[in-house]
Amino acid sequence: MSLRWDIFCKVIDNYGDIGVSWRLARQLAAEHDLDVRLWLDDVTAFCRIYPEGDPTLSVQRHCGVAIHHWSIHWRATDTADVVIEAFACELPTQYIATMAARERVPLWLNLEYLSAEGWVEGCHGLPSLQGNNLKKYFFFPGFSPQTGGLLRESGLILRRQEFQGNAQARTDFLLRIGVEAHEDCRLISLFCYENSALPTWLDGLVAEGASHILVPEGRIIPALTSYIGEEVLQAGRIYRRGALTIQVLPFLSQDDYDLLLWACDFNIVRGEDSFVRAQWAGRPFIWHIYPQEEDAHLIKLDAFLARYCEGLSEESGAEFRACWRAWNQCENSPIDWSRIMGARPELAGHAEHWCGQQSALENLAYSLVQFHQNWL
Ligand code: TRH
Repeated sequence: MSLRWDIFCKVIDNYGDIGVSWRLARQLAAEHDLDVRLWLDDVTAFCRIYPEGDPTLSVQRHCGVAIHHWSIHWRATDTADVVIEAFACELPTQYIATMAARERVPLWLNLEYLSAEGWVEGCHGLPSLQGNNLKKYFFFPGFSPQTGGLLRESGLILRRQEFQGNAQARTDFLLRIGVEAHEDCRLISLFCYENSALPTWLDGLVAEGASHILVPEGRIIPALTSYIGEEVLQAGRIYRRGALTIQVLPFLSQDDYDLLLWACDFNIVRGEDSFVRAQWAGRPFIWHIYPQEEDAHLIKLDAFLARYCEGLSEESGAEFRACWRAWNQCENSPIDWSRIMGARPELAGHAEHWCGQQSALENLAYSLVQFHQNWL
């Protein structure tokens, strides 16, 4: 009989919490033969990234995962062998009591946010004593063997490389989502938070040859609308100014969004999950990190840059760092796009190299399963 795993996820805002929890649940069920329940307080957010879902159901099954609406009116249920609270969401008190009452208590894990900071390695896997004789373990994803690694499904990199090596597959995918791409035009995906640097960035791009920017509907649309000077910018609209094409896409399914990252020459991503997927895409990218109070996010940004830029030439590394910092500090000093583009062959090679290095580490789902086995 398969082991039971429960994953609890509260959608704070945006799609990162649900995006990570859903990928993890799916992979645990598909690759580790586990009986996984995913408890979500917001099933509607799940249906945005997985449109086959039904927001009205309290229980539904997809890809081998039982998805339960985590209602504020908690109904008693049996507990699982492994319990994951994603991003420190608090478990229902009755559920914790049931965990404590079990003859063999479950493994209780708090899955933390991703960070490249060094302290993560010292904290990964540490227990913290809770009431009721229970322990909760901190589980950190990360970029080194001393962490839990990154979410990566089996065979992902090979599938991505095959897709990128197959021009027809790329064209077919793009046409399916309504994009006609021209060979001599760079394709850039844009998924980011509000950013006052956007107009200067777009102006810089206009000066740098043909670009086709693909923007799934989201928080950046109002800024794009005022840049373009139109009243409404919605999915399906294509806007052209000189060498610049801006195309708004509907918000894609998570699987299609992954393909979009594979299909583009350059990606702008944000948060946590799209940030990891951009790395698996093996293409140069800019990360718009989730802004935190007192600029705490900039420390996280630098920690990642320090790891990522290792192996880049001094010049390209400096350009790359400057570009990421400018984007994240929303500076209106223009990102020197011509220099980024000049460094693109090196950046592209480096992106693939980084992807190879990271994919040689254990993936997060596997690390969790191993952690449980060692704990038993
Ligand atoms: O939505 P986000 O900004 O999520 C953030 C971060 O996770 C952040 O760390 C967290 O603290 C905050 O939420 C609460 O960015 P992220 O993490 O990239 O998640 C977006 C998800 O949406 C990802 O799984 C990809 C998916 N997606 C689609 O399914 N379709 C789309 O068209 C797009 C653009 C994204």
